[in-house]
Amino acid sequence: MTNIADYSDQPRYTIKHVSAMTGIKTVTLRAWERRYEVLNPRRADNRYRHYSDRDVAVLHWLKSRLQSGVSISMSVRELLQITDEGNWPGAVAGGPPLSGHRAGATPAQISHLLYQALLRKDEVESDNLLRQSLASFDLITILQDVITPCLVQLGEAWYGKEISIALEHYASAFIRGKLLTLLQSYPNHRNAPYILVGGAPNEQHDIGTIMMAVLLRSQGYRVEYLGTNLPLEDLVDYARDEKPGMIILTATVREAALQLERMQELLKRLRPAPIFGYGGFAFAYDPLLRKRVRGVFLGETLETAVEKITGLLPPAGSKPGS
Ligand code: B12
Repeated sequence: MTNIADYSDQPRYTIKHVSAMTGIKTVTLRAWERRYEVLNPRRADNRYRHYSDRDVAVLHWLKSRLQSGVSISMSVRELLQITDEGNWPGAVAGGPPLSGHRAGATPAQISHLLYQALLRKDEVESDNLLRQSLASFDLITILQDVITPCLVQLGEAWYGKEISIALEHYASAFIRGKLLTLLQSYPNHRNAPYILVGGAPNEQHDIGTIMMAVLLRSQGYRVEYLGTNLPLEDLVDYARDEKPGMIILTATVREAALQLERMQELLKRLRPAPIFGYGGFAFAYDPLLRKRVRGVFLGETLETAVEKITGLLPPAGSKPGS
């Protein structure tokens, strides 16, 4: 039988992930930590708690004791008796997966495995790798360090004629589909600050744009993803009725980025005008484009964008992180 001692004690998961993995509310996790000193998650530089696979296995064990009618204080006492003797209880079912050949893999390694699985058109393995990422890393790491490098690698293979256009399209469509499913998996709170996200006119790339939408929904915003190649006049008409607090448009290619020069002017038709934010590969590739487009340049990465957006339009009920 697997023992809790077999699990790694390396900090990996945020409190939100642990809550999703165990079904125990974050408020309960904090209360158990405070009252029973049962777990001692490490604090990262930003003061966020980070839990290990072993912590998650302990929580599954505690939860199974509670389900069999033992009180939390009694369960903790039982656990401490065992650990005081230098042992650990046996792990219960439903805990984190144990040391498969990918356990402990870095985002870069998972990204490469995903690339290989997609080239083999192995959808089960690709799906497993994405699931494993969701259980192991925070969302921003998955988007920036697992999925993006995989797509860039696909692009290079296509550019170098190592793979066909069809295979590259298949792989990017698979990832795009998974991201849209992830987007829909987050609640879209109607009372939260409202953001429209889409791609500039003449733009076909939309994966980075969907990532932006996913991240903002994960932060509690009400986000509508409007697709790409958006006609700006229509968009402004839509915004007149919908009254979003912010509109974010992205561009990967230069010709699309240049279309955004008109946006701030068009928004003058609205009272009050929503904040206009923009970003994407085109602006990172050619920083001079930022001088030509008025509005808020949201930075080169999704991470900087979220920071800027939360400063400009705080998410509903936002409190300092825990
Ligand atoms: C898949 C792909 C396509 C697919 C897109 C499918 C889709 N639904 O998105 C298709 C086949 C349609 C396509 C078409 C074209 N493509 Co293409 N494509 C790619 C590829 C392989 C991957 C793109 C991708 O999704 N990357 C992953 C995403 C997540 O990366 P990203 O968009 O850069 O986003 C990251 C950051 O930029 C940032 N970010 C993204 N959005 C935002 C938004 C904000 C607000 C912020 C702050 C940050 C941010 O965060 C993301 C995460 O790190 C790249 C190769 C590469 N090196 O990227 C080429 C690439 C982007 N394509 C390129 C080109 C040239 C084209 C075409 C012109 C080809 C052609 N001749 O037809 C057309 C474009 C037509 C058009 N007008 O748009 C070039 C672009 C170079 C440039 N800037 O000029 C690239 C770099 C390939 C290359 N090496 O030449 N492409």
